[in-house]
Amino acid sequence: MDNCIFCKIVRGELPSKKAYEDEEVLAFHDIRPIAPVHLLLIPKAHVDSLAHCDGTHQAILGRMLLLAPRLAREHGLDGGFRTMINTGRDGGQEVFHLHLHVFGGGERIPKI
Ligand code: DGP
Repeated sequence: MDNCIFCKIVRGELPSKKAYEDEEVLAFHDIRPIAPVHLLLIPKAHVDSLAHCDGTHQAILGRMLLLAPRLAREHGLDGGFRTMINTGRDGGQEVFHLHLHVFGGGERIPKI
């Protein structure tokens, strides 16, 4: 996806503060953090959103979810963290490359 900013980050064409990388997943710090720790976990292979996932994405979705507590722990979020996936325009999604927000630290996040 030529114009996708997260694909550009994957390709190294845009800078990011990386937190984790393997052959299929990349994690980096959100440029507009809403908490002291705010990571974005993405599949390297482009998919627009959670609503565009199908059975072929089952493994990558599992990898991303399982990576979340590990990265949270590594970033000192011992008391817990929140995960969030905004999906579609009405779901508040701004960047149309699937991403899992993992954030926390500082004050306890208000309950929703
Ligand atoms: P969402 O609203 O769920 O689509 O979240 C998109 C997030 O991506 C938002 O919190 C800001 C972040 N973001 C947008 N552009 C960049 C960028 O170029 N670099 C980084 N690190 N984060 C970005």
